Amino acid sequence: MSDTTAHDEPELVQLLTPDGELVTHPDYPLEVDADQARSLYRDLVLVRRVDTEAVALQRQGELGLWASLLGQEAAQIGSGRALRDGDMAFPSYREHGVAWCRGIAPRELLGMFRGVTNGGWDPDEHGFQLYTIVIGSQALHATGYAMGVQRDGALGDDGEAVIAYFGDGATSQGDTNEAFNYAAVNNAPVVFFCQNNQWAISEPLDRQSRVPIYKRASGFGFPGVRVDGNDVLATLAVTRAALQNAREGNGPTLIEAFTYRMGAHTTNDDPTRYRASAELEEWKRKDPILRLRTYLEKQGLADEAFFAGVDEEADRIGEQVRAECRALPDPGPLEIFDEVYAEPNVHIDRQRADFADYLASFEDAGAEGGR
Ligand SMILES: Cc1ncc(C[n+]2csc(CCOP(=O)(O)OP(=O)(O)O)c2C)c(N)n1
Ligand SMILES: [Mg+2]
Repeated sequence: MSDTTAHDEPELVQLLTPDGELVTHPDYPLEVDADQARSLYRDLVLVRRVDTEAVALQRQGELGLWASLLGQEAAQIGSGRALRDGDMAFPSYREHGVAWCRGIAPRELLGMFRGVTNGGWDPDEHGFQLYTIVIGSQALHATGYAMGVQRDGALGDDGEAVIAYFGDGATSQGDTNEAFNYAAVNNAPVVFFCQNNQWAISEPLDRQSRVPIYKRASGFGFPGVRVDGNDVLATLAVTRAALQNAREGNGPTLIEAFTYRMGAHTTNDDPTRYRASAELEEWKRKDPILRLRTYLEKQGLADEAFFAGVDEEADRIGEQVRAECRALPDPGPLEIFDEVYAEPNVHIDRQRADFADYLASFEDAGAEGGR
């Protein structure tokens, strides 16, 4: 390891140890009853299954690409469950667990990765914006949206808060740093949720920061906190507190969820080319699902029938995801032109007409290619 401290685990807020032991933290008290703990477990298992199916669907040629969330389930379910209905989330491209919490059906996520839709859901209906591939840009969008919330006078105990999701690599982007500064000086009601999964494609964390990511917030003048991102309870408690702080008008917080990308960057990537398998083995022992299961078992909060029931539900959802993916309708070849501008546009109209002529030329030639 280099002399950087970015890899250390100081001041990591944890409420559930990797051995499934509940611990307390003075700043983040959390009451979780048996029903809530079981339903968090269910969510973790189901989103992992959706993710596993999506990887398989890509391998079978049904999806063009997939960005797996494997290992990051707790960071996403914990933070996603902390959101209230009126809150707005700005995701990157890996937030399938947060999407799940926002009521987005898995098939809606698959459409973009299958290349049959440019979006897939109504952001206002779900309080969940469209996926963003341009690294870090959504931190700015979230900050602007949060300033709108502020100007609408929608703050207060029952007010609205905004959350922006991005990765460790995104913290090196100008957009993200501009968002931090803008949010700080405007005291915007936004939570910056960085899933530090240790890798930005093949670039390790020590290429992004010489200090722990959460500490960067102090330079911008707002609090930063590092949470165990594989601990769903701690992530829930820390995110809930930061969102509440934001909605009450106390400005932004940077949360660094310390976690690990257990899979490849995307299905186009082969991580065995750049990282040691021992690292993965180490993180498997900190698996977010395993530790919650251990806790439920040790405390006698769930029995074998419960775990078997969740697995059966996962099987059903897996089957449904596969069937729904294959049934997604292909768009017509001219539909792409309809999605560029909200209003009619003369240049787009001309391009659409040219392309329609081009397609028709195959028919004229008696060929089938234009269909
Ligand atoms: C502005 C921009 N630059 C580069 C890329 C290519 N790119 C896609 S993902 C990625 C790494 C992002 O890493 P991180 O922020 O840690 O998120 P993770 O994929 O680990 O969730 C890069 C550089 C991009 N999409 N956008
Ligand atoms: Mg990363």
